[in-house]
Amino acid sequence: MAVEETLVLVKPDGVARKLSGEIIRRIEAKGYSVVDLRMVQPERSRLEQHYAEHQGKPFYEPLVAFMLEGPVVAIRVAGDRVIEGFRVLAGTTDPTLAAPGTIRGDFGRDWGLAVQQNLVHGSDSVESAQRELGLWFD
Ligand code: IDP
Repeated sequence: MAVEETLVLVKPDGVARKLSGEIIRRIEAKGYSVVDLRMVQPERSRLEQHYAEHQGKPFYEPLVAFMLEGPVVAIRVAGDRVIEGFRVLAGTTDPTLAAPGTIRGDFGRDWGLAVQQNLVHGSDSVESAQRELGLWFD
């Protein structure tokens, strides 16, 4: 088994709706370890780096604006195959289509094309996790 680390963000909608505890509970109930955690009010430049791959897409500006609406909780999570495993816990990107039982399926909201308020971010590969953990944790 590969022990990995991933970056989880509780996005501003999750913090505002007081779901941070529920999200951490699900991470820990699965057996993953929270190894670092901080609440951050991100500045635009950090979000531009975080979402660099999406620059130019129609949802990019609404996404950055949404992420600037309030604090996020950044969590360094460790565990066997946690990168893939957390994305399964989170559910698919579109909360309308995310399966019940997943974080996004149970709690996410879909505001159409503008932005998907889907509560959490999880790194999608070992390379992304390293880059993103470096961005959110010094
Ligand atoms: P992921 O968060 O499931 O990995 P990404 O494709 O990396 O999904 O997209 C980053 C974020 O951008 C999503 O979590 C969601 O908030 C938003 N997003 C992605 N695709 C769309 C879209 O088609 N419409 C609106 N928002 C989107």
